[in-house]
Amino acid sequence: MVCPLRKLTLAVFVLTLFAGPILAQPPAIPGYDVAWYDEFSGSSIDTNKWIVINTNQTTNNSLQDYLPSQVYLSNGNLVIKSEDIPSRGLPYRSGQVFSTSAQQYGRWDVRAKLPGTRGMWPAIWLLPDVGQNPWPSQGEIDIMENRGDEPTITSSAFHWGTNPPFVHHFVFANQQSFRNGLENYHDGFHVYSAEWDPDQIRFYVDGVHHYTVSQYAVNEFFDTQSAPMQLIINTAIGGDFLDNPDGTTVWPQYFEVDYVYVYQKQATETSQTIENPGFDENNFSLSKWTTFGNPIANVRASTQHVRDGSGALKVFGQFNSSTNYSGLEQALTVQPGLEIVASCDRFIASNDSINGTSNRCVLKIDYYRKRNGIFGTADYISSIETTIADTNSPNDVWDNFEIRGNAPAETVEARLAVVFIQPNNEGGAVHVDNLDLKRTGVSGLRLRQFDTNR
Ligand SMILES: [Ca+2]
Ligand SMILES: [Ca+2]
Repeated sequence: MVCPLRKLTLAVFVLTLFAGPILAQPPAIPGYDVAWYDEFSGSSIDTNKWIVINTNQTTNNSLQDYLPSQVYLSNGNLVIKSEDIPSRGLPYRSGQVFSTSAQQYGRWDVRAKLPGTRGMWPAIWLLPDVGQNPWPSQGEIDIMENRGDEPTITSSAFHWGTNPPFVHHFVFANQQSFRNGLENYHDGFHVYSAEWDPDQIRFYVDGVHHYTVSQYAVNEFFDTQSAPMQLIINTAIGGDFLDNPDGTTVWPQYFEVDYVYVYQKQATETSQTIENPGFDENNFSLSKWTTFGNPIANVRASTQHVRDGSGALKVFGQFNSSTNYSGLEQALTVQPGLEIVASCDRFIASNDSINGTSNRCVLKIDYYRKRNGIFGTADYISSIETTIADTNSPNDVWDNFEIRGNAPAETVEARLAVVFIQPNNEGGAVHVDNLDLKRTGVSGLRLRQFDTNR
């Protein structure tokens, strides 16, 4: 890396003038403490935090030589530059960094703008010491991967198995998002996150939770075999994951990383309140919500029909020729016996009304005996729900809906959900605003006692 002295002096001068206001730091996240972070605002890579890789040994049949000269800081970003200049027996040059520290469990947030065009394979991932315990015997967490010719799709994955004997399993999920058209992850900065608990890994893009890998999916692997992992950021070029570069590939390409925030979980979990209830954060977004059944961005933040603020939820079916369930959810920590109230406003537009007779949308409260539990497993207790839209619902008016009930025995979490159920590929969309989930703070038992005292 080259950093001329005159530029360095200028950078220090500018920082002295503006150091206080412009230096950001990780936001507080309920239940977590900051473990370490890097804003990449210096003039050279902080080698206390990062190892810049220098190797022409490749994996997955990729085609790049990882050279330290391809990795540098610029304008507050870590930059990985990929070029079609042969080096040490390989046709391309690119870069890779490892965090010096390894951590088991916690949260990782990486804000980045991805490289584009065919052959680019940017990745943000976590890997244990595979020198001590050969891959994949202690797992691998892929926070974000992307193919350069698929700008609107990112994926998250978990790999596990044994070695020796070599046995490799993996699970993964693609995600897309829709705001003003399908989000293009090559065009701007987005935040890619993972939360890793002892029995579960949750993946996020721009604060929207899109995928969970639980103990159930990985044969209880988390309990027995995973280990502290280092954070890795790199752009591989070509290989088994995607097509190799060709004449359409544009060179050079840049993977820019604005920040890395790493958090550790606090020993005691704090109770939360519903966040972004009206979908108005960041102008309009699903930030803080967990989406499900969303393969064609059919669960989206929208400005089409808004009750209050700047945004609302729009949800419709997946059109996959079988009964499908799409929607979103968010959880509150509760205790058994507490009264829980869920409510929302709902709108159906006449130009996209509930066609046919089978589509239905419900407002639900799901009760769990385990935090972040998986629906339909032993984690799940029961639900209450009310229909907020079907073929009989009026068009072009906002209606309000509410359900209430007492949390059953063993409940530790109540989850508010909106679910669009599409059995027969029939059209129509539902708009929802002002979702809310409240603990009234008074159990049924206490209410009766209060009445007696009066
Ligand atoms: Ca930065
Ligand atoms: Ca709103």
